[in-house]
Amino acid sequence: MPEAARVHLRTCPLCEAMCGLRITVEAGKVRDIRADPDDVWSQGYICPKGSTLGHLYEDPDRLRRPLVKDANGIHQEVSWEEAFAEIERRLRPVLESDGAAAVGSYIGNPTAHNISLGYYVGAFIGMSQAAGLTQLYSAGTVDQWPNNVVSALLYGSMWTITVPDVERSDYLLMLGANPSASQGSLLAIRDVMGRLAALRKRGGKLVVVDPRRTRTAEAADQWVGIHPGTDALFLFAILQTLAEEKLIRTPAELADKVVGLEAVLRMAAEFTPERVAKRCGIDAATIRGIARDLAASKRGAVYGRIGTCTQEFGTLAQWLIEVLNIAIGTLDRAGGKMFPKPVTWSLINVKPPDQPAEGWQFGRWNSRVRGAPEILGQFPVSCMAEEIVTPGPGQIRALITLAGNPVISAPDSAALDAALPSLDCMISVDNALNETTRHAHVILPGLAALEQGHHDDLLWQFAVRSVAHWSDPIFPPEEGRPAEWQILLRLAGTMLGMPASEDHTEELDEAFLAGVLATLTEAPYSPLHNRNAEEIAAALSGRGPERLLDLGIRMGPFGEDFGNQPDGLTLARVKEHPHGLDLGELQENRLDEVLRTESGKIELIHEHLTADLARLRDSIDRPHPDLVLTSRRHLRSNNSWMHNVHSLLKGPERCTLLMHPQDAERFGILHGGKARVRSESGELIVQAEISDEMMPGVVSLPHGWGHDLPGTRMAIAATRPGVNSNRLNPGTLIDVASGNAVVNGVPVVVEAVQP
Ligand SMILES: Nc1nc2c(c(=O)[nH]1)N[C@H]1C(S)=C(S)[C@@H](COP(=O)(O)OP(=O)(O)OC[C@H]3O[C@@H](n4cnc5c(=O)[nH]c(N)nc54)[C@H](O)[C@@H]3O)O[C@H]1N2
Ligand SMILES: Nc1nc2c(c(=O)[nH]1)N[C@H]1C(S)=C(S)[C@@H](COP(=O)(O)OP(=O)(O)OC[C@H]3O[C@@H](n4cnc5c(=O)[nH]c(N)nc54)[C@H](O)[C@@H]3O)O[C@H]1N2
Ligand code: SF4
Ligand SMILES: [Mo]
Repeated sequence: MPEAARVHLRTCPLCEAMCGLRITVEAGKVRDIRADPDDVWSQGYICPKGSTLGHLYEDPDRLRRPLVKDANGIHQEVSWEEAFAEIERRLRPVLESDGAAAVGSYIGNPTAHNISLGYYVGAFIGMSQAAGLTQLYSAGTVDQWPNNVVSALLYGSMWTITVPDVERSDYLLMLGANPSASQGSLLAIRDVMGRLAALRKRGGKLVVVDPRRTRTAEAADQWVGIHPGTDALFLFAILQTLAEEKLIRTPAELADKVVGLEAVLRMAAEFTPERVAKRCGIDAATIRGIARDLAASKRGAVYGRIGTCTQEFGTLAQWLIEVLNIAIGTLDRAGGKMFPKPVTWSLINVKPPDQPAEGWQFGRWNSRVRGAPEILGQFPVSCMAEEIVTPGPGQIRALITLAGNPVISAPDSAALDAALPSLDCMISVDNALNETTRHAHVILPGLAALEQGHHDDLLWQFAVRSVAHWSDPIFPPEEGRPAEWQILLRLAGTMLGMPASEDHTEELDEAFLAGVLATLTEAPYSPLHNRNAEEIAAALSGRGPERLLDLGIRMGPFGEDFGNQPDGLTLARVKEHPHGLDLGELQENRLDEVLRTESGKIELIHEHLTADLARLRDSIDRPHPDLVLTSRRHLRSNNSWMHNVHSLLKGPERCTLLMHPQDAERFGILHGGKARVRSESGELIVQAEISDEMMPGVVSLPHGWGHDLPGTRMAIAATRPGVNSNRLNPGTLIDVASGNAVVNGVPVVVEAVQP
């Protein structure tokens, strides 16, 4: 007799919106997935991706057993022990001859959505660095590295990210973000478009600055088209206007906590709206108008996201966004830019012990081939290909990718695709045989989302409310399958010299916890400073990621604090709330609590930032390239890895080159016709979509496509492969101050392709 249908409540792990889902399971299968109307956070919101977790679980292409590449280059399913034996056979010789310095690692985006991966990538990297690994890469350098740099310098911690308090704001200036597609980024909020509509309904104003009139821009009071890469100039001009028109409104209590505001205002003096208007493509009156509106707002916020990061002046733009929130006096105030108060004290906040107390240092070591400085411990992801193919001491001969698909997501992707086959050893911890993992000698799959417990650790750090929500696993994993945290510990053990064929997971987990607790009881910024590590360890329940989550919750702002707050939270208490536990809106006046700079103040001036001003100044009179490429997202995609879900893939072609009618006419390109797009690094042919939603002179391609490479196993994605836009993005283009990739504002030429 088939088992009765059962409803499970779970948080969707796919994006920062963290929607609460009701998942009905019958006879071992997902029958349907709907929004949970009683979820304390999302209150019944869901997007089309959320209802596909069953498809992801049931997808026959999802890897359930390890794959090893055979002598003919074909991936064959093997047992876990065979897979680890192959790792020993391939990785050990590299470690023995060249050490961990010859091993590179790349960390991908799903790490942020899965605590088994997230916490234990920390363990793997920490232990590997102890063994000598320096070649660390991540999707972060095609994403938010500028935010991390600015947060480290201004607030003393790279993950102290301020979020716009959208639910209470009366004016939101949004740059380079399209939440109608992304659902919010470095901004966790429920039903973001609903909340933006509510902001306007209560009399607030939404202004969107974007070269494309996105759906978010259409839902705004004002759309401001901007030439890609010029946001720092635009933001400086707003600041200059505020200063010139005596509209700076930093209250004394905040001003007392800020060092360098006057100096930034002096720097802004030369960047008048009139001076930058042409370069930005925005007339001076519009810039002045926005400055005045911003100053007139009571609870205004300035928010920028990936479009302001993955561009030539990403770090300066992020810096100026923070400065502007200070200038209008709404940093750390309701409705302004606020410091989230997540339920967990996230382990990602553990400051690396090698960072000096007096501030962050960059360039402590340099990449071997192009001499790129490490920034926050990483090199630009575009260095990876050259570090693999260029011979000499320190050459990457082994690569470990963790939940990443850099052959699609990193710039100059053709170069990386060509470099990977030359590795002596490539190991991927991944659930798919895709464009990147097809090069791996060994692929180790993690569990599906529905097979493991879930609580967001990183993402609640970007949330506009404080919430806790545990999700139990729904389906049991196959007998004997390791979870990702166990896989990562085993790999870490191998890096430390233990044979991959031996399982030291339990002892390594104890060592990892002991190391974390040693840091947390010693570091002055830690809530556990001077506490007894052994007592704390003894109080924790569970093992692996659940134990670390229990630690994060107990030491967090609502936690039981190991006996000091008996009514406070533990993981067990969080589990008593299947619809989540709402802990309230964000609090004001938290600077003393959150700042971790040596001075205890917000430090606005740093040589690392101001050194880039000359480059910015020089850009003002630079002529615009004839045509530049930008990036975009779609609600039904999730970076590169959800195109194997049929219900998401269907519908009109989405991987299109968006271009303005004037440009289409100029180049003789027809709507629905094919265009050849060429850049310094590559060329591709793609379907054109003509629309005046683009600014003239700017074209847009989504990333995450190009599923037509041989040796992959994603049958549905291959039916509509699309093209990989990152073939067009040269790896040499980076935001200097962060090493972040530039994928917006890339010069291209197009021509019509005759059918
Ligand atoms: N041109 C351009 N390029 C971009 C961007 C852009 O806007 N424009 N955006 C950039 C950004 S913001 C990001 S974050 C990156 C993303 O870059 P990546 O993180 O490299 O790419 P994803 O497409 O997210 O790939 C995720 C990988 O993880 C695997 N995976 C999914 N779930 C799991 C899991 O639970 N466990 C494991 N082990 N593996 C899993 C998938 O199979 C896939 O291989 O792309 C960047 N690239
Ligand atoms: N459905 C869906 N949701 C996602 C993802 C996904 O792939 N699909 N990816 C997730 C990830 S990893 C991330 S990081 C977030 C990103 O979330 P968002 O930052 O909201 O990203 P996008 O939707 O790509 O919006 C970026 C916008 O920047 C604009 N832009 C390009 N260049 C410039 C410029 O120079 N200046 C300005 N002002 N704007 C510019 C683009 O036209 C685009 O509209 O989304 C997350 N959510
Ligand atoms: S918006 Fe969609 S993908 Fe994001 S958490 Fe909600 S249901 Fe999941
Ligand atoms: Mo991202």
